[in-house]
Amino acid sequence: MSQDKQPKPTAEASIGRRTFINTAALAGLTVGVAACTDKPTSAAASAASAPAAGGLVGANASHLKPGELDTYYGLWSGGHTGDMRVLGLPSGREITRIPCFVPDALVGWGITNESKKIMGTKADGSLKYTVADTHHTHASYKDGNYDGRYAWINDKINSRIARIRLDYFVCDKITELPNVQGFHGIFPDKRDPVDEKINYTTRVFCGGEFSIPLPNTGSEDASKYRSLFTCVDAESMEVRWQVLIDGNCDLTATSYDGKLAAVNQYNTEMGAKYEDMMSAERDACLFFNVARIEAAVKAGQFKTIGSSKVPVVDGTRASNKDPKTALTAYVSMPKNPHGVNASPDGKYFICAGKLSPTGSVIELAKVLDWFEGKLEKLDAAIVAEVELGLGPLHTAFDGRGNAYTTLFLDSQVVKWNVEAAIKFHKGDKSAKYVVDRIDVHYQPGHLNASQSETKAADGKYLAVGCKFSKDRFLPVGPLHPENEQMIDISGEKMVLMADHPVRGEPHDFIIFKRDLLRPKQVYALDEFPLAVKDPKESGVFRNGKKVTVKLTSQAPAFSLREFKLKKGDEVTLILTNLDKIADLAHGFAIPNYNVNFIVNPLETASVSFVADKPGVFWCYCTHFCHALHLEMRTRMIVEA
Ligand code: CUK
Ligand code: CUA
Ligand code: CA
Repeated sequence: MSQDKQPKPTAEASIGRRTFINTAALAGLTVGVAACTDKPTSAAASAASAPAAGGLVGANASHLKPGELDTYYGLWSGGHTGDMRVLGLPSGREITRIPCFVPDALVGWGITNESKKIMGTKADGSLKYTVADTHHTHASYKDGNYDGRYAWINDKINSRIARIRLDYFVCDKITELPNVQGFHGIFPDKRDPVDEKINYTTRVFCGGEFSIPLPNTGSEDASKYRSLFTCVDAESMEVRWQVLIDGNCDLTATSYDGKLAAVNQYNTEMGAKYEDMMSAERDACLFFNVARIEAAVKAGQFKTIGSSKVPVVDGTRASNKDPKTALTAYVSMPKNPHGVNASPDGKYFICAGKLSPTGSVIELAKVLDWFEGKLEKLDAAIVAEVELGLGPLHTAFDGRGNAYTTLFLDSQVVKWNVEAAIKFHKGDKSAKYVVDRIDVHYQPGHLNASQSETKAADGKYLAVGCKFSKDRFLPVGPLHPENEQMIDISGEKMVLMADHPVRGEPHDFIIFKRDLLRPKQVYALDEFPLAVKDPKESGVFRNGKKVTVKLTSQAPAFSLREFKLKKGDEVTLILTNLDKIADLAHGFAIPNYNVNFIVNPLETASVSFVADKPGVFWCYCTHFCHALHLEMRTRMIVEA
């Protein structure tokens, strides 16, 4: 059966199947996952090979000719590999990975002193953490579109935020958030809420998902557990302030005027036990009034927690009842919502229901009205709450008024029209807000469309991160890849273009036009204070037991043919690659010393080690650079 001929259940028609998932939902979720294993694969296969003309157009778009470049960049979170992945779209080809939180053996991330300093080390110089769980990645804005300066990514396990410089595609700073566990949602502001001149990102907001005793004493008294919402300075990467809240923070969104940030909350119950988190029929989307919070910090209306010096303002419900002074606003949402996304017209935040089959539309102007005392009931800011399907999680936009929401349990993406949904909610039951549905394979989490959360949303391509791939790829043992599906959304109907296996588990991503970035392929020597700028500066420089080895690389040779050390020397080896042609990188490995790293054109990197093993060690170039690459080496002699 062709995809186009598949029955497209409208929300209205299918209410029987899509009844509200209530407190017993857990069972429902599990059953949903198990049930989809039984899904006939023939349906999946026919959807993928849709013979409709539209299908062929879509399929062609993802199959670039050899040598043809993609037209979009995609920045993907790397999940447990703790890196950021860079894809080209529409092909979906993975082009590179940018290591952040976790060591990377290709480039020597976690091996070189420079990367170790960024990653954070203990007093003995060893890495503080070697695991991470990245979920969300977002980039810096100017005038409502990406400006190509930075991207940020979170590590949920150790509550760290990493910044990626988008000129060199490298991580340059990592900050650990104080007093936060389970740092999840992340989103940069899109401009300053007060200063007219600042029309670009200066803050990054970070939501703390897990509640803990503050300070974390190990108390079992769950009534004292709290979460924090954190603001990090986009430039210095220092933590500016935090907000103490009721409930938890899940995902994060920001408004185009810079005035509002919000998090969806699935645990307003503040349950410390699993079942408790699902007991309430409604949760919230929690709004932060950025200008007011910063005024409160300036006025000294804060406390600090434990040894952290970060100002913490009070955003709890009890302290924010008066709209005219409130720092926060808790907008009621159906049970355990997941995901909050800002529409590209700047008007709405959309929360997906997760345990409720609904999408909720919150009008930002009304939230601002409430803060000014002009809207009596905050709930009136909810302008639509419409049925979408089972297990709605995340929403993307096409810039033509349509939203695309993943349905985890239904294994579908539903395309719906936001203004029609608002009309339907107002009482016009003839308003058909569901435009299209497409089966995805299987259980989608995040999705994102090209330029989706920018003012330049262009509605061309949609990527869907399917959490289960099941039968879509050659079997490779028990651990399946995830399935990143590429969908053409340029027409009325969505068309599946391609499946791509991805290593678990990328969660979130952004897709934007390639001309928004101008990556540099050769470093500037001055980026590195330790640079060895001339081969003549090479040599072994001794100061007692402390030894510095300086060398340079120029294909196909290192500047030193050999260098001598004494057993027990504390060595720092500095290598500058003086080749300045794009794509001419060298590697540097020291056998038995656990050293290997790459130096890109005009890059400098250093490693420190104790020369504790006497002998001859051939330090060789590990990165293919020249016809004489295999010969490219230097001899490290450690005298007993
Ligand atoms: S969460 Cu992963 S599927 Cu961390 Cu963005 Cu929704
Ligand atoms: Cu230098 Cu291979
Ligand atoms: Ca709940």
